[in-house]
Amino acid sequence: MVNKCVGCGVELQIQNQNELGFANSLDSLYCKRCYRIKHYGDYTSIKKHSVSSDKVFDAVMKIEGVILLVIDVTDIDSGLFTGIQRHLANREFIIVLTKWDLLPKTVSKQKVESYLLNKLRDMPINVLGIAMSSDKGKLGLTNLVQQIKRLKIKSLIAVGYANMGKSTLINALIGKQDHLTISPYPHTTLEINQINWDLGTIYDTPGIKIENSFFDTLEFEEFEKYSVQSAFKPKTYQLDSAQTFIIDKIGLINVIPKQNASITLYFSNQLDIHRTKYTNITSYIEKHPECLPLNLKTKRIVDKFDKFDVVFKQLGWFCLNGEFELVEVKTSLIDQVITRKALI
Ligand SMILES: Nc1nc2c(ncn2[C@@H]2O[C@H](COP(=O)(O)OP(=O)(O)OP(=O)(O)O)[C@@H](O)[C@H]2O)c(=O)[nH]1
Ligand SMILES: [Mg+2]
Repeated sequence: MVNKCVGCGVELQIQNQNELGFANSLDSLYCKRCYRIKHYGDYTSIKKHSVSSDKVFDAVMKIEGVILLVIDVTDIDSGLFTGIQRHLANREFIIVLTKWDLLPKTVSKQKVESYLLNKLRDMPINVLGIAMSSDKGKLGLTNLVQQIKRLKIKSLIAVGYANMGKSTLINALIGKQDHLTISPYPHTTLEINQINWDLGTIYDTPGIKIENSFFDTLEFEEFEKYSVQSAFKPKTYQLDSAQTFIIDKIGLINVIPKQNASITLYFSNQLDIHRTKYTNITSYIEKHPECLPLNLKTKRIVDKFDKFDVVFKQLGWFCLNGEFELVEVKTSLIDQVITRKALI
């Protein structure tokens, strides 16, 4: 029988310290990598490995059960991965929106859910229910458990993009906070990991890689600064003149208001978003040439709503309120910028 690490699912081995799965003994519960993450917060090993999404899909396709699709509510537009249609068509899904504690308390759950349902409308999947999880599963799970019981689901497979909170959610469901290894970095879980619990079997899976994401353009160490890890502290600016907001190394947004407009920033609190007059942007870039990536592309935003979000996927969004002469984004990954009716 193969011995596996209970934290990340990798096969244990005692031959090579530098390879995945190394443990002092084949009887160990956790591999060295998980041990170091759990006890020392040492994430350096995560940097070296990523997981093949095709391998995850192939494995998930072979497991019978309901797909528990886990989506970080702060990055809802990334949550529905492109492989769903190809690999998981016609499967039954329960969707869990995690990390509600990071959104302002005033956010309407119904509004967020209906936005998600709208996005799901054309997908060939059978959605049995939507649930939420807040504060790492400390809140919101009762409803999910009720749904699992009511539908008599015996096998659940947690699937989703990396870092959306799959392992954290399972730990909360099984009531063992430290069982599966979690970390603030993507690609913590390495292999499919089967867990038996009161209601049946639940599978943790390695997170699917987001292709061409803004994080691919940053250094590994910068991930914590750019990713949303604590509750948003939105900043609002009244706009009485043309302004530019620059996200360091990512891109910028130019906004020229017609009248009575405002912009609110929902990004990582650790991220300094620089504001300058639109007319000063050329000289600002000359002084700080490293603030923008190469290969900038421009997208002009033609808004259909009074209040709308310009979303930089995985990072956050600008919420614009009022009428504008011009709204324009410049970034190297223009496909990673989308607009939507204001979520908040
Ligand atoms: N604030 C907050 N953070 C959460 C919540 N759920 C998960 N997190 C954090 O999100 C990060 C990723 O959690 P994981 O459970 O490791 O995510 P994952 O989807 O299993 O990631 P991979 O294994 O890499 O695919 C960790 O820093 C968690 O603490 C939540 O409800 N609220
Ligand atoms: Mg995980």
